[in-house]
Amino acid sequence: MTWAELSTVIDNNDSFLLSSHVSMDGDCVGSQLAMYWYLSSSGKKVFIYNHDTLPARFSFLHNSAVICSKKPTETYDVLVVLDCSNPDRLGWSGSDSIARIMVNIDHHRDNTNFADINIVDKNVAATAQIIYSFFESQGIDYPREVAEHLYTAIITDTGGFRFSNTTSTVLHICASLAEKGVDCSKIYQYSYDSHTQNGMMLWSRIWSTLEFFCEGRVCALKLPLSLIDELGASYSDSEGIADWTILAQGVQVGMFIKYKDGETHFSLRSRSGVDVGKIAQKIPGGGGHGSAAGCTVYMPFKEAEKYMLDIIRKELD
Ligand SMILES: [Mn+2]
Repeated sequence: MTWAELSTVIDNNDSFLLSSHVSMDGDCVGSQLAMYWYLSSSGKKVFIYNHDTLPARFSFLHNSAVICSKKPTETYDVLVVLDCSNPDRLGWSGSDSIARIMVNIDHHRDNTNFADINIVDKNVAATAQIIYSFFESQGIDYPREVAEHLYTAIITDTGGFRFSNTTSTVLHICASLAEKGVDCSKIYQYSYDSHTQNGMMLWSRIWSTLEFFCEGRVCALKLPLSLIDELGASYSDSEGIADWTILAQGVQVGMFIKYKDGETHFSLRSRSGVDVGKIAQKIPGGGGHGSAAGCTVYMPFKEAEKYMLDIIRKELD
């Protein structure tokens, strides 16, 4: 890792804009807040801008109110893009002109090394793990609140320590964060067990769409996006649902399909080593990890579902 390069950029500049991928997850939020803490406590001017608003379940995190979804009009010395594989995933345009220097800190394996300084480690579970290593390398002593940012990011990107990226290193890091006073149970509850009643009504409707394909090797759950407003739920209530598609025995690929007219989004999940990142990459703009990926097909739902099933079947056979 090129920590010296990152330190130099931080030392030599004053204003920093932090941003992350659309549909912010716990890693986006935690990584940005930890970086925000470090930069602002080093006397820097820092602003966090994301295309989407903060998911409500992360509002318990210290300083979460600094995450803004209103695009800044000024320019910055440095744009730090966190947990984002390419500039398109930011969901906003002008990332190449909003700052003089761009820094890319990420762990997605389809990261395109798009910035001036690229700190990309495709072998770690979360972007926050890279920030943790940076803090360690610089001997930075951070408070419990920041340990909670990092812990939240790691627990969410490992699916609550369920995914195959839950390595001994990850557990050692989390143990050291717990030693800083992180309330592990509280963070799990906020991250996973705090839902609105309207959101849970939405879940019941999504569960009712459960279907299996390809001799039971593929599982699908579906959501017509209009249902969200109809039930008074919110878009963030549909997060995490893709993981349900690989709960059943015998399933190798799961897909959670969200659609509106002419546009169908697939969140893909896999078990037993099928590479869904490779499947998603067959669609322009698609990508992700081997076990979790996504893509959008510009077709009506039924047509898109058939199209995707054909691709998956070829991959499985
Ligand atoms: Mn991540």
